[in-house]
Amino acid sequence: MSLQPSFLLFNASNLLPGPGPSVPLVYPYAFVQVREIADRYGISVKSLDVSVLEGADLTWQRLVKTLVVENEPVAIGITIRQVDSLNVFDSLDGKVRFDPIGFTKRLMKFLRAQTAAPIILGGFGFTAMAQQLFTFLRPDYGVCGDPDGFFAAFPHVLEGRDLSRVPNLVHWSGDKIITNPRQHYAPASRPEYTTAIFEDIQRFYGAHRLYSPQQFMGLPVELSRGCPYACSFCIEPLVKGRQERVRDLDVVMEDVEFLARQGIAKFWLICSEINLHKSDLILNVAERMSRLREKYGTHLTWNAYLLPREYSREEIMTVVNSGFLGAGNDYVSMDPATMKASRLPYNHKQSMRWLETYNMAGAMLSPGGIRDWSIFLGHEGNGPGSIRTTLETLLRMNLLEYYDKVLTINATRVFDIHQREYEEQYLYRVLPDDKDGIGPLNINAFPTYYYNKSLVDALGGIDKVEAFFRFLQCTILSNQTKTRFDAGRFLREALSASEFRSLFLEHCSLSLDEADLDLIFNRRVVDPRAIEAARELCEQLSRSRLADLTLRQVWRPSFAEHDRFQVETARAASRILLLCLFSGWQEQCTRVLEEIGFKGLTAKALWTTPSFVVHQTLFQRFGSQATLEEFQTEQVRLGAWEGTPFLFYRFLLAFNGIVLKPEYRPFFVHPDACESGDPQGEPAMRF
Ligand code: B12
Ligand code: SF4
Repeated sequence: MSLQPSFLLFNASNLLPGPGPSVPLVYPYAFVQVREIADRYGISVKSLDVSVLEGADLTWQRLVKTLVVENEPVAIGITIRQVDSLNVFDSLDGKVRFDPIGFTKRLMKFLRAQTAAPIILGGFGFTAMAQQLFTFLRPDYGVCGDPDGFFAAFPHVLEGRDLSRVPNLVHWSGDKIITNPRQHYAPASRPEYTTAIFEDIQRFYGAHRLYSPQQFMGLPVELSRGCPYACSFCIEPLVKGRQERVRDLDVVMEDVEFLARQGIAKFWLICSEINLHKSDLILNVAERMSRLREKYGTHLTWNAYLLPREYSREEIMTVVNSGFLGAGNDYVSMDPATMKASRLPYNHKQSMRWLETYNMAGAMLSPGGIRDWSIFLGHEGNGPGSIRTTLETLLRMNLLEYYDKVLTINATRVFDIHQREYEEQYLYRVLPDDKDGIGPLNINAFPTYYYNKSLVDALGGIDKVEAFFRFLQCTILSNQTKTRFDAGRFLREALSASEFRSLFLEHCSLSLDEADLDLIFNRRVVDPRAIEAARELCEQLSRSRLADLTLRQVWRPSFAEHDRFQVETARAASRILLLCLFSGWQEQCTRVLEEIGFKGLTAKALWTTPSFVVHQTLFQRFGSQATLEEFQTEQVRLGAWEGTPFLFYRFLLAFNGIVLKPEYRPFFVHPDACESGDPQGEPAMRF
């Protein structure tokens, strides 16, 4: 056993990869950093992440017990990286799915039964919620932020002496919680990684993850700490300090190179943002990473958070060629006023330019790859007007329906460190089933999210905000609604095969080229074999002049599991049939479009007209679903819409996922724009 005082460090707050959108497993960097700081004062640290052992019956208890018995620790630390996933959608079913605080409590109870050593809490998550977590978890001590001062005064803390002089310490004075003044420290001036730590990392990940870039986010190496800005949703400046402290780059690269020698190919350079002040730092790092790649190979890649700022072409090339993968923070809005009010240190032009660059790089690096994006539209700075401006900006940038998946962040996590008051009716809280020791139920340590007041009021409740954002994600922002539109089912339910034949043979022909296929299929998502099979089926249909037997493959495909491909083919063929049908009846379809407010739009162009534009136009012309339905009933009664025109109208609604709820209207058209006219003189459509 080591003669140095032993400090055991645990983590029960790792968010493990789950079924929803999640990141691969992450080794807690606190294990590396705390160990290095403690080592400066002759304290030996051993660590264990119990999160990964949860569920495996009694495994973590056995391992924790063994560590305690073998090391006889003088103190025990627990790092709390985060209090929950920061994603409200993980708790929308009212359950606390990821419960680091509950788990930490169970771990503490178990530890208390094994040893009298004091328990100290620390970490980003703890710092953001120090008072409430201290009250609920009742540790002996807590440390807000950097523990350098704590370890320097370690013997005093153990004896309970001079506690008020220990920077960042949280401690008891009788029943009162005392929080000492904060002090921020610089990053380590020597390398942090050692062979012993690396062995622990190998055990944690296992070779299959550690050396596989897809299953691994990279090993963290600190580059800088602190941020001088104050974006309204972010707590990093409060937790890490307002002054940027950059670590000596030689030392950073010593850590990186040590890891590269162990075969590590991916690194995450830890900082708040790598380009807080111009591009000097990112370019310096890029240059050093390029040199390292010359020595160890171009498979080395790295990442860091960065702000969407200006870069010249040469700068972008330098950074990309150094293996930089690029991790942007979430966009909040594209509305200049909202961006300014949210105190973002970049303007909407910079963010637009950056997004274009990022998309271009993505399309170059992975041409057929799935495109995804996320945007924090639920942020309190947004409202119907700014969301409309954001959507209009994305429309101008041709980015509506560009992405295959878009995640909207719908609400803001509440943190005590912000010291803000919230109106309780706009908060969404979830508490664990076991409420033992929780005290007042307005505790923020469990999932607690603030919903944008103006959106809740405009839409009629938190659940309505959620429904609206789901609609935006699938139908307006991403191409999901259009990609998933089941043309096979649409056709089958709308008319019989023989009705279709009589509409078709009168006016249409089944001829199409590659450009037509691009128009109607999302080739990144649809199986190319299904498109090819659909094309062959359509050729057969054309040759046989829509013979019964061949049409049956579209109208009555086999739904047996082993015949899934038949259904896919029928679906794809139905898109082709619809395209050709509407092209054949072009004049009549264009008239339908004109009648409902689309001037100058052809049936073919409808396939690529963003659903946002279709909604805008319908909102402008009709204002609500009910008025549109009245109009439709009248058209049918008059016999103006029969056969293909009516089918085309129904297709327009289904393909664009039309929802004309009056409360959605201000998100699409300016509230002053009246129906059936346009007092603003602003045409709703842009192509
Ligand atoms: C890089 C990063 C990532 C990378 C990590 C890559 C990697 N290989 O490590 C990726 C993209 C994977 C990631 C994912 C996530 N992240 Co992240 N991430 C960060 C970032 C920028 C750095 C993290 C880090 O390592 N920091 C350095 C560590 C060591 O700092 P620290 O924990 O504060 O520790 C210091 C002190 O607190 C103290 N200390 C720590 N523990 C202890 C314990 C004791 C006893 C003592 C005395 C002291 C002490 O010592 C350290 C040195 O001073 C931070 C923001 C930031 N600037 O820190 C966000 C951050 C930690 N991430 C956050 C979130 C929410 C997540 C995700 C949950 C997102 C999601 N829903 O998927 C996941 C969780 C992943 C997981 N498995 O747990 C939030 C957490 C918010 C909160 N506290 O509630 C942060 C703070 C970002 C933010 N501003 O919101 N993340
Ligand atoms: S610049 Fe980044 S780290 Fe700084 S406050 Fe804004 S979001 Fe937070």
